[in-house]
Amino acid sequence: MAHDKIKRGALVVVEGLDRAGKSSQCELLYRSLLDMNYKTEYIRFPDRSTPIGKQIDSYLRGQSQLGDHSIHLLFSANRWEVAQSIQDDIAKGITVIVDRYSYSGAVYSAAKGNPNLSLHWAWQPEVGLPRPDLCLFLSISPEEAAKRGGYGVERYETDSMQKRVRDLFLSLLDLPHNDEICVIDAGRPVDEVAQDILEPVLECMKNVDSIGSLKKLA
Ligand code: NYM
Ligand code: MG
Repeated sequence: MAHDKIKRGALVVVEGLDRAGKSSQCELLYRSLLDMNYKTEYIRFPDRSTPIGKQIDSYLRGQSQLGDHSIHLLFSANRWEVAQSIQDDIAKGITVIVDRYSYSGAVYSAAKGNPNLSLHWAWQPEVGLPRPDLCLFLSISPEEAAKRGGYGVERYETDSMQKRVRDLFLSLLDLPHNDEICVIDAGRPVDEVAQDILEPVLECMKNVDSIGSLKKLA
């Protein structure tokens, strides 16, 4: 049975723009894996429940002001505070689904246009975090996104920001060390997208032993 072969869990990240359907798809994926009796966890970043997460939440709602570098490092710290527990879960054979990760961290900050905050700078605090075995990028065109209704009221939820975020996401996909990124056309019906996500995830979970132990972002 496929289950018996899985020694460790897989680290699966779902990325994309606001309104790409990440949270709905993570939820569906989580339920599908549980239904198939796989040990599974679902987490999201930012994790707004921790003290650092509360500062991030307040910033995103426009209730507090922070410099671009400070908020960037808080987003990264918010991942570092659960890095060990992710590693522990993976070692126990639990597959961990993550809604947004370091890729969002780097591109949203770099998209702000601060000349002292490049994509390269933004990536550095992510180095050493658990490296995803698979990153699913939910790709949606600006036209399709627009059909899904207005943005929310949080910082970054504007057309100009999302356009820059999209361009930066696409430039990340081109990096040679990012071969674990899989682009999914998210502008289709929910069920079709879910099916397209489930296949590579199951494949990844099956092959995770041959990949060896969990790697670190470089
Ligand atoms: N965001 C998210 C960042 O700017 N940096 C990060 O590291 C992460 C994880 O937070 N617009 C931004 C992207 C979103 C916002 O996320 C809130 P969500 O998934 O919409 O709650
Ligand atoms: Mg959002």
